[in-house]
Amino acid sequence: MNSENTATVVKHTGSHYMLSRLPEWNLFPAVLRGRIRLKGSTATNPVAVGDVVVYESDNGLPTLENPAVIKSVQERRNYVIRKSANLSRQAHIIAANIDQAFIVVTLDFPEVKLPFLDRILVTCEVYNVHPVIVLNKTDLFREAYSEQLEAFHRIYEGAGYRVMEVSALKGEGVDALRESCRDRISLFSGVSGVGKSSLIKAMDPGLELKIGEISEAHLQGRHTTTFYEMYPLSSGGFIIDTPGIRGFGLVDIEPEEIALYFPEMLKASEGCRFTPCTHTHEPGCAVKAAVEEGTVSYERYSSYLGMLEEGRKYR
Ligand SMILES: Nc1nc2c(ncn2[C@@H]2O[C@H](COP(=O)(O)OP(=O)(O)OP(=O)(O)O)[C@@H](O)[C@H]2O)c(=O)[nH]1
Ligand SMILES: [Mg+2]
Ligand SMILES: [Zn+2]
Repeated sequence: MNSENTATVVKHTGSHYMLSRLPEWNLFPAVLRGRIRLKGSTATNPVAVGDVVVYESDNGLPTLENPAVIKSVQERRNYVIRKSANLSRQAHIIAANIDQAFIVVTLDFPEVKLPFLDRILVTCEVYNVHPVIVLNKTDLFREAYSEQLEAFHRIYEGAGYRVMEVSALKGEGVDALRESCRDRISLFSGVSGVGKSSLIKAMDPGLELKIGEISEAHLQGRHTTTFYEMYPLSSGGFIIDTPGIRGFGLVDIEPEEIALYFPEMLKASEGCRFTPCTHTHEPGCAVKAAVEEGTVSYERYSSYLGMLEEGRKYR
């Protein structure tokens, strides 16, 4: 006899999915049969970690030999999506139905590129995901880069984002991170080698995660984490670890909309003489005035101009 139920996707390996009926943590395998298409989606992966799916199974817990069959995906509350390159048509859903996204960066190696961080932040704003910026490896840059550190806080706290300083190695800031993750579903995203898996392990040493052995490996672009996978924290909450991302292309955002997703620019733009205003050449632009005054950072404004130009070029 078959029965239908819902469960959350907690892992996607190339060939199958692992599901669990959250908040229960009891994993079982599932496969996709036939075609599942989501309305209006151009994503290469119709099912992502965090998705709630309807599945069918024989009675008893499904096994690899007799996996559950995913029938449909329930409507997503939110998700994070990216294109691997601007020219690429294919978009990939990183995770769905998350309470917050921790974007892990560092001032040491691999050094954060602000336009890259800003693309992720814009995507979070567009797709309704709450982002938190995590500056990892403070043990390596606290003293050495005090000026850059101060500038980083000024730019991102000035834009309204929370910036948490942590060190997976020394355990600094890890309690605060664990507290923020309690009873929530949190995505950890960022480039390879910033320490996403290390931070998750630091929050819960009982978890089995692969961590990059030597930092030199990352100079060759080695990716230690290769699957999208959710883990239960013993302190409460679920974390989604992801492989490092190289490029982060915007998906489904019109050039003229981009400024709406820079919260500090959106606020400043109330004073622009013209609506719509691209905040580039228009007279009486309050955003440009705010950049001159320093209430909108020059760095964020340049990221905006870069995205605007790319958006026009690749459309
Ligand atoms: N000094 C220092 N090194 C760290 C810290 N956190 C992580 N590392 C090192 O950074 C390297 C990469 O760590 P991972 O946790 O594997 O990085 P990741 O972001 O999960 O990388 P991918 O899985 O490839 O995306 C390892 O050699 C870690 O030991 C930290 O706080 N301080
Ligand atoms: Mg990893
Ligand atoms: Zn303007």
